[in-house]
Amino acid sequence: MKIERIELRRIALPYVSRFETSGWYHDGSDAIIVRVDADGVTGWGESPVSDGPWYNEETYETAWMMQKKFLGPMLLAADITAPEDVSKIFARVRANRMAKSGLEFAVWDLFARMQNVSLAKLLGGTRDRVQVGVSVGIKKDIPTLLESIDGYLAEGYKRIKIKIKPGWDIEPTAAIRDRWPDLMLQVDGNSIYHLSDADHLAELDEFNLLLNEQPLDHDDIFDHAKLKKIIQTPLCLDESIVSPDHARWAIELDACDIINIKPTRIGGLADAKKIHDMAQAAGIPVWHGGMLETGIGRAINVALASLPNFSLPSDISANNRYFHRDIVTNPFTLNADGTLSVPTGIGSGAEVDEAFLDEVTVDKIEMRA
Ligand code: OSB
Ligand code: MG
Repeated sequence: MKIERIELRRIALPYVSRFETSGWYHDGSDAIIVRVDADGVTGWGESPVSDGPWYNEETYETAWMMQKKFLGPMLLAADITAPEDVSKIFARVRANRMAKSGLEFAVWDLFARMQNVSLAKLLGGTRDRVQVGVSVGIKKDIPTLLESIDGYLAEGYKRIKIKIKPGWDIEPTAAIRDRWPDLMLQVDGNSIYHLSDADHLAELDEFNLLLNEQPLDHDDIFDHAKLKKIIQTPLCLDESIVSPDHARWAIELDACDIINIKPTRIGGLADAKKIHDMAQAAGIPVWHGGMLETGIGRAINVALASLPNFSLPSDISANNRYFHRDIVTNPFTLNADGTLSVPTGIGSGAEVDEAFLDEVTVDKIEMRA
């Protein structure tokens, strides 16, 4: 099969509130929305890139350039027989995984729609609901943090993650535990700590956390293996696991107890699935991370999170946790049991609101075979 047309759009879509981590903040989505067309069928994908290279090396400008100059033309020139072909076609291009994944997701969605199956089914999903939580950014003070968590719990979320950094770690965690002794709680430092902070990180052990996510450097696996021997809290890797090989290295080095899977960080669903399967064979639980995606990326994440080894609650909250109005007409809503329902219609299930997408588009190009 040949892809006939690719459309790229950069959007500017405000978040309901600022999202702040140890190293940056976002006030809205700067994602690139990808549309591919073949044989009268359309597939949609998203590269959830932002304005700066803070989470990984990519930005909306680098991803746009990679897609326009290299990845788009490579995809249009290829004969594709299965969605797994896309990551092989892109293998020549180093890194730039978010740029790759937006296109790869769109091809998966296209294949699912062509075959009249849901994306979850095409990926091998086994669940009809996925357990989810909320990732809560750094706040100006502890009362504001507690109030924000209180609101999410009232909505029915059953697991909370907080962003931490030096000076905002032990105290907020202690305050949450004080108020909610049994809450499923975890922390994420986004690579702000160093191995020399190991004793400080071990102070979190008394709070019965589900996990401590990516405390050390974004490309580190070696020091995480050392840290894992010092702290009791299960150690989870996010930023460092960018490919199936990186996952294998982490498992062989015993550098983590748990892996956060974000297909967008890994360059696509095919490689994310490989990591899922490898972790399952090694007895390592995985859960699905998030990049504050729009409804398009969110539907893809939910489909992947329906695979069996996603055994901890995911960072895939309902659309209204992120946007007042999203670019889909069928946003996810939270079920009373703290889950999202996996779409059963064809493709990812995202129904794109094309008129609103037009309104929030700030740049657009099309490429043809
Ligand atoms: O590290 O998991 C992260 C958002 C942007 C970049 C990195 C991360 C996050 C989140 C938010 O924690 C997860 C979500 O709700 O999408
Ligand atoms: Mg993280």
